[in-house]
Amino acid sequence: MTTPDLFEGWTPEDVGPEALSPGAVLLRGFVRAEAAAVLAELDRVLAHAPLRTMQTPGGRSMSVATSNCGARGWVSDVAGYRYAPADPLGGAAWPTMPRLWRTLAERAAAAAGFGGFTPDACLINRYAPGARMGLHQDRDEADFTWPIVSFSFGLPAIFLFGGLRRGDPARRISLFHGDAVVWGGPSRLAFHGVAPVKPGEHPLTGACRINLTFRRA
Ligand code: MD3
Ligand code: FE
Repeated sequence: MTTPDLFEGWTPEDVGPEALSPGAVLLRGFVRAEAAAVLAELDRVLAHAPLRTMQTPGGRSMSVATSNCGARGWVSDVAGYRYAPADPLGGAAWPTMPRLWRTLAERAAAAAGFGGFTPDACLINRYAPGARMGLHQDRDEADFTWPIVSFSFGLPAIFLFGGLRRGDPARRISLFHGDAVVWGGPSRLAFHGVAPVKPGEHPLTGACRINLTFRRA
């Protein structure tokens, strides 16, 4: 039996764009209405490029299960982190990015002041209960003037939002089903992570959290 949790299943109010810090904009519920359609496309993408746990360059297994779609996909193995044009599992090109996903990501970026953002990579992360992501920077992209757009679905998570140095204190920000966040400007190279996801059930995803991050590789 898991402990009943009032947090689970709670839906926050949409209050319009909220600046978390310069360049970081939380769009609460921005993709909630389209969530079922977005997740239907996810099944199609994952049928071509299944979720897998990647290895860090240090040889450890990530707790998050990962895949990609778009012209390029982010991969990690003993050789390091990079964007690759093909899935190392099987060698085929990554599945194309669903038009709906790209359109929603472009709209979210524009709503946060980043008009003209056209993602060419979408990293898919699935968190089972207990999965987490340690503090890191996203710095494998060519041009940090483009933001990263993230969509959260399913179980809620506590997002850790630090500063530009690893040791800077991290704020804890709750992210819920249907939330979008745009990370650009001075926040683009901020350290960030995700606290271990708590057990629970969501009507659309079951016992997991899905995060999509849209990038210009
Ligand atoms: C802040 N994913 O895939 S999304 C990642 O929830 C990643 O799966 C987390 O960090 C997740 O790299 C967090 C939010 C996010 C993504 C990119 C950022 C926050 C960011 C880049 C800069 C600053
Ligand atoms: Fe990241």
